[in-house]
Amino acid sequence: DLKAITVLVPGKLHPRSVQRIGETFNLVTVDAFDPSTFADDLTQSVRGVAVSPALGGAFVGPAFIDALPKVEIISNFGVGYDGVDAVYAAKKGVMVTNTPDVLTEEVADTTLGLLLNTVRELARAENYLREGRWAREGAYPLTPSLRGRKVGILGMGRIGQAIGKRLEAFGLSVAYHNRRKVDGLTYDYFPTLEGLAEAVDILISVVPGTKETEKVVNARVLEALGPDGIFVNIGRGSTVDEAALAAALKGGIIRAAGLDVFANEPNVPQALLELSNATLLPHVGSASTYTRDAMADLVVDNLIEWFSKGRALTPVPETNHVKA
Ligand code: 8YV
Repeated sequence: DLKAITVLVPGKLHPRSVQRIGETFNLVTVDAFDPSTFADDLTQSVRGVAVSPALGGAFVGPAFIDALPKVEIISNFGVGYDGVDAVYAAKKGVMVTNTPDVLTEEVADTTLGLLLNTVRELARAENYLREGRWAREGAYPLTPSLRGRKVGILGMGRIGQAIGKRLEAFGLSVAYHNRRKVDGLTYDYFPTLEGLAEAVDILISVVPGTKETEKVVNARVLEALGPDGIFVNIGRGSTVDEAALAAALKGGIIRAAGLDVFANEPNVPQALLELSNATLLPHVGSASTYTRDAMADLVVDNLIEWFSKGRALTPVPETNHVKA
């Protein structure tokens, strides 16, 4: 009987997830992430957690997991699960799931939109029209182009590959850097990020935020990208040295950047806000009604699958196991 199972939702979560969890399980919502504020009978009864750390702010780490001795599964809203300590959860035998696949095409679509907008300055051109400058001052200044460009993708997972397909359709040459070469891909593989940046003039980062990827896009990489270089980030802000990026944009080390993600969201560094060659979006990569509904459903479907069949639909690699 799923109704007897307590599922905790700490902080904000997509309303569709909350509603379906409430219909299916014994839903308990709490505002705070601080486990020391949970009542004893709650901590003893929670068997599942559904969470969107990006919305709630806090980290589902050891203290959180240890405070819930009966927890079996943490269902994360989002393909990136840097807000959950999946390694610690695995050590404790706790399943962690994320929401891959259902957002792949949307995020790839958004990436191409952000890239085009960064290169062809569409938002700035529209502002120029709205400010009456077209009529007063004449044509909008000429912009850089995608034509003849080589694009490097950092992170050739599901989303990276969906971006690659779109770039091919745009007639652009694609290369990539990834932890390892991906079987079945014909794109040039570069074993180092600097080598990739040297070889291309557009770099798109799609890597998750981990210890290994922290600030990998640094001053040296941006220098290698060069003065016509375009940098686009749709992955995680933590992968970029934001101070080095702002300096590179300001100093003409690279030409422009399009950023959907930042190291300390929702705070965007003032140095980036001041730059007209930075296109800045408020983390909207997957943020359509259609795709967020699919993500919200997958969060709940993972819980239902776990508690009714003893397996998860989309476990993260760290915790790929079945119910004891
Ligand atoms: C999420 C994302 O919607 O999936 C991810 O990793 O970054 C977004 O698609 C976000 O984490 C939740 O607000």
